[in-house]
Amino acid sequence: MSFNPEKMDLPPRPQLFDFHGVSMTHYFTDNWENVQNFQARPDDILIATYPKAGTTWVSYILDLLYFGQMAPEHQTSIPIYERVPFLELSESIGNSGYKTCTKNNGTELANNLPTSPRLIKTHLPVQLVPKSFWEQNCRMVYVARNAKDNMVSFFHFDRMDMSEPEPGDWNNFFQRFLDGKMVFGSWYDHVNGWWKKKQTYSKLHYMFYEDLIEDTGWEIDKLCCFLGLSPSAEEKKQILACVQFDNMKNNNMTNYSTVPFMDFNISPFMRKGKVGDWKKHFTVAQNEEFDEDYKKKMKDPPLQFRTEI
Ligand code: PPS
Repeated sequence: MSFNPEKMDLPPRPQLFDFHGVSMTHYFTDNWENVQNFQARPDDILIATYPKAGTTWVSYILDLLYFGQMAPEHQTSIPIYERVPFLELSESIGNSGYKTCTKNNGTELANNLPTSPRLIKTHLPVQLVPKSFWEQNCRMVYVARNAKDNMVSFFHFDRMDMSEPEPGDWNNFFQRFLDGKMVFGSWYDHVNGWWKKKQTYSKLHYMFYEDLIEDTGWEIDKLCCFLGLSPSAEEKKQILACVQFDNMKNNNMTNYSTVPFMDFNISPFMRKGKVGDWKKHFTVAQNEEFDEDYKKKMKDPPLQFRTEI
């Protein structure tokens, strides 16, 4: 599907506002009552991330682990964002796949998922996760990415996704990121909040984008251990091939090319998939300012990120 703004009745870019102490846009709060009252099931698996940390990658890995052997149509006709619904999203983002509900917001899609377990995506900071996920003792997979690359990826995403707030120029975006004025709030609060939760909630698997890049197979092994899965060597080999960056970029079910409000002429969803791309964006002065500010905000020694590998 190609992007053609003249043929589309695009609403203006949304504004950020404060929502329970977190910056949000209406796309993630309009359906809030249903989000908060969402009834999780004990075998639901919640995939939680700060935006642009590797959500789609891990979603696809989990989808293949659980449903890779299902009828081929599952893999060839249902985009990943419908197989793994985005819980708090209040509107439909595509127009193919499961046609089981009329509105296609995140909670309806999740409620109508025919799969078991249900894989559900969220970008919510830990304190806003609906309480039934905790009550049902659901398993959760959190993916974190180093702040510098996360910021760069978020910048390019906000340029191409017309449902995101206007990104402004890079310098302006850089400052906003440091100030936590991003959709889903501050990166610092997000990664720290989920890390803290991991200390008391044993069903949370915390992983890093950089580790996935370095050794995808090993990270899949750890995920399988957490989930109690034991794929055959052949299955694992197939999964590893499918989730390579280039294969996901060329796969219309994982590259978001079916989403009408993303302008791939500005930037593709599957953009670079690298650790260290920030070096092409940060000026020397910005890097110094970032590092100084980072030291003040990140005081938890065990939570260490790698900005290069
Ligand atoms: S979203 O919109 O929040 O769901 O985006 P998310 O999927 O979290 O993050 C998108 C970034 O992840 C990169 N990506 C990958 N990198 C390496 N290998 C694989 N297979 C892969 N799949 C997705 C994607 O390219 C985005 O990062 P950038 O740095 O922009 O390329």
